[in-house]
Order: sequence, then C-alpha cells, then structure tokens
Amino acid sequence: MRFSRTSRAARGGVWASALLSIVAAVNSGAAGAASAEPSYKPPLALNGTASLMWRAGDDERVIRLTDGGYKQVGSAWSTVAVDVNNSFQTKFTAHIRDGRSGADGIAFVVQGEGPRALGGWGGGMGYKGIHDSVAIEFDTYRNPKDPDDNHLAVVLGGDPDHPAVVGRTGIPLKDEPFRARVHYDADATRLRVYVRPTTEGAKEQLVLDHEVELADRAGIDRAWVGFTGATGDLTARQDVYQWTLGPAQS
Ligand SMILES: [Ca+2]
Repeated sequence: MRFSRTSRAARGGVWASALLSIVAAVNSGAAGAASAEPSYKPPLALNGTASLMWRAGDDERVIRLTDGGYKQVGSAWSTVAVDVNNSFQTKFTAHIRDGRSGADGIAFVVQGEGPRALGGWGGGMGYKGIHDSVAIEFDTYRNPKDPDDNHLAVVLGGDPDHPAVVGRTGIPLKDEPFRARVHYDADATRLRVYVRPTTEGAKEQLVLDHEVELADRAGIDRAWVGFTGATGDLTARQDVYQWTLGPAQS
C-alpha cells in the first residue's frame, strides 16, 4: 500500500472525517441522507503499476492505473470496505489516451478478495481472475470475443470472455475524457451505468442496466470497491480522477 505524502499530510484528516460519516450513512441504509447525496473521496490502496499523481496547478489527485508501458496492470481500492447491501452511487472521470492505440481500458470493480486484489494484464483489464467480483469495464480494445473497441460490459467472476451484459456507446472512451456514473439500487439489485463526455452541457447516456446482487457476487457484504486497468502489446496512459462515492436512493 502506498500513499502520497501530500495526501496524508494535507488531506488525511478531511478524508477520515468524511469517511466516518459516509460509512455511518451507508450502514444505516442512507436514511435521511438521500436528499443531500453526500459523497467522499475514498482513501486508496494501490497495486501493480497504479500510482497517485497530482494535476498541475491544484490539489486534485489522479489515479494513474497504467502509464503507457507494455503489459502493465494496476488496481486502486478504497481501503474501507463498503456495505453493498445498501444502495450507493459513484462518479468518476476517466481519461484513456496516448500510447499505442489506447488499449486496453479500465474497470470499476466491486470485489471480495481484498485491498491487494490484482488481476490479469491485456484484455484481462486488471480484473481477470478476481473470482469474487463484479466488474464494469470500459473496454477500448477489441479482443476476439469483444463486440468492438468502444464498449461497456458487466462482467461476473473475473471472466472478461463471458460478459453478463454488453452496452455499446457512441461516446468515445479513449483520447477524450469521459464522465461515468454508477448507481446501485440494493433493493431492486439493479446496476445502472451512465456515461457522458466532459464537455459542458453534454448529455448523460444510460449504457448498462442489469440486475445483479453485488453482495452475492462479491461473496461478501462489505466489499472493496475501486478501479483496475491494464495494457498489453498495445498501451495507454489510463487515469481516473474526481472519484466520489456515497449512499444513494433506491
Ligand atoms: Ca477488450
């Protein structure tokens, strides 16, 4: 586990207090919290090639899952497990760019393995082989079983060759940054994933709407949540930033 010294020194206290409130809210089923939709920036455990960067000119942290090298794999998990029997919402911006062809993509993953979980490179996108998991992949490279090089999918059991559902989108997932929103309705066990360009006024598009019980698939009530990303013979620099996580209405 590695932390930025800056994050610990300057922001640790803020995160810690925000964390306590969010954990309390999530554990209480978000009662009374729905209207405010509080969210926090999770503290992180980093594995493989994942590192924390800082955007020039401000204190916005960037999770760099891969930095453009070949056959890289990285993961970043919230160090505090989230009770996925309760509804939650998470938002983040991703930017997949540079390198050769912008491969392979990233995934938002809910898993029961722990804060050291790290899967396979290339088309494994960093989550392949994490068996107790639900991955929402943002896939920018067409492997033999993929529909194209710009799709989303819900993948169970760490098996990218057999997605539970695939969603295609006209919104480019590489070169330009995109904004994603994941909403989990725990009562209906329904996962919905939206994306939009980051340009002002851009409309959000619902790409995935799938029934899945996260606690069952993660094999645990209090799961680790975060991101994975990988490269192979083709590469990219893959960043996630402006990540927030919080309780949500059903
Ligand atoms: Ca792929």
